[in-house]
Amino acid sequence: MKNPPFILCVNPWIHDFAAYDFWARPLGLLYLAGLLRASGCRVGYIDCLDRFHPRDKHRPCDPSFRCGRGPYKKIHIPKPRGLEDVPRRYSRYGIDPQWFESDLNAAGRPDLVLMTCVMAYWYPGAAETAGIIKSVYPGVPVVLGGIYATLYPHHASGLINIDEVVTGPGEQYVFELVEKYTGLRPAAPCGSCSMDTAPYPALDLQNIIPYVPMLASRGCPFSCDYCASSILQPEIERRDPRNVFEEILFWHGSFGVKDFAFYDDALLLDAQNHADILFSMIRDSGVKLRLHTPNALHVRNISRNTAVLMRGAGMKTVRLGLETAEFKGREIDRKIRAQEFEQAAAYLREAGFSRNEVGAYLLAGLPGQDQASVEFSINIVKAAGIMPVIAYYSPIYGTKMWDAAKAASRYDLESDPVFTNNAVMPCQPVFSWELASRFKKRIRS
Ligand code: B12
Repeated sequence: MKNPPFILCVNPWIHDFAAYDFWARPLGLLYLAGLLRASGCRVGYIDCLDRFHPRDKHRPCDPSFRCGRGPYKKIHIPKPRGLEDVPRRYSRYGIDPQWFESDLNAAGRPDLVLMTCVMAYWYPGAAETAGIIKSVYPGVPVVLGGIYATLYPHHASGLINIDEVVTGPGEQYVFELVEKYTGLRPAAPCGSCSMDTAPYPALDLQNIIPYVPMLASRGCPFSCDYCASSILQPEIERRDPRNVFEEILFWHGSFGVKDFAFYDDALLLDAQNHADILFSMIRDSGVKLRLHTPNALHVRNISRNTAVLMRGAGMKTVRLGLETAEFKGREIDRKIRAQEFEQAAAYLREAGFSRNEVGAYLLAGLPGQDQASVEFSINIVKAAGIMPVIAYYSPIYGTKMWDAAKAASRYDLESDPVFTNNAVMPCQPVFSWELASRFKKRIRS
């Protein structure tokens, strides 16, 4: 393309009570950046959450320390209206605003800015980011997409400084967007790209690649009451395991990346024909990698063979989606039964995984849930030789549990997504440090 349009992709700040880089990258936005770059656009990227910013004197010198994870820089800011009762500090996580402004100036005036926002209750950070973009580049259109925009399009449309809100996967619409705002239509690199033909996400636009977020599939066949996966990605799509393996080799070979975090909602679905093949290819290649599944695996899909292959491929962090161990009581999660959990735990132990490597997420703070039920789940998980990991419930508009969450919450959840932040335990009668520390004690005891 002659004079290709300049598209600037921005990952905004997080405003929250707590945030930590647990292998968190804006993968969707970086996929779109890769696609636009391959279609001839000039693409820039600014990550307001960059932990390796060149101006940060405290940036980690070894990106693979803690397998790539680490704390964000932060500064305390006032709490959002309505959350003043929460006895926790609220912060802006990410780079200094002056660094952001000078990065924007250094990038040059873009024709279009694409911004994402992953968690719905992080929108105040996205709003602040958009404000700075508009102050540096008045008149440049800022388009917001991603998970918050998809789940709460009406709310997002009300944000000043956002010119357009896009819902759902952006691959199809992104070319139209560029044409709409720049007058130039980029040529898609692969017609309607599938996961196997799409260009890799443009992770190399980052200052450093401490780890790579991977997707071997999209979507999930289960429709758990608390989860938005089927709203965000109604269709299930799977990549050829050879293609996933090639991408892993690409990042490892070209950038020396050792840590790979899978973002799949259902990585082990039909494992024999997918994940097992990928794991055996990695194992047989002899490449030394550390694999992580922070988004949890379905317990039912862990066979003896899969556990052995996971170990052989270099799986380091295994997280299981147990959610609740009250298998007969609350039927919120259709994935699992007690026996299957114990069986999977046994396979993982036999394969050589230690207690510290395998954790099971237990949801706490569900509407109507009492603390005894969480403690019961903690005991079951510990008895199986696995580490319980408490995950506080974040209510999501459009999910089956939304009405129950609204009824149980001390906040008006409909009025503002900040109230859905799991850090405030929105469906508990009060925020309680005591409750959190009780669970921690029970886990440690
Ligand atoms: C990977 C993941 C994580 C990762 C980190 C993700 C990150 N980048 O920060 C980890 C494991 C750390 C994580 C943690 C949590 N997560 Co999570 N996570 C996901 C997951 C599985 C995938 C997100 C993803 O990257 N998808 C893949 C990419 C390719 O898709 P995408 O981002 O949607 O991008 C596409 C479109 O949105 C669009 N798009 C994106 N940006 C833009 C921009 C423009 C301009 C356009 C046009 C389009 C566009 O195009 C993209 C390509 O198709 C989602 C579920 C899901 N299926 O989406 C849950 C999800 C986002 N998580 C969720 C939750 C609740 C959590 C936790 C709170 C869980 C807990 N209780 O502890 C924690 C909170 C973490 C924290 N406070 O830091 C909720 C969100 C709830 C909410 N209220 O917003 C989700 C939706 C799961 C659910 N329960 O339904 N999570």
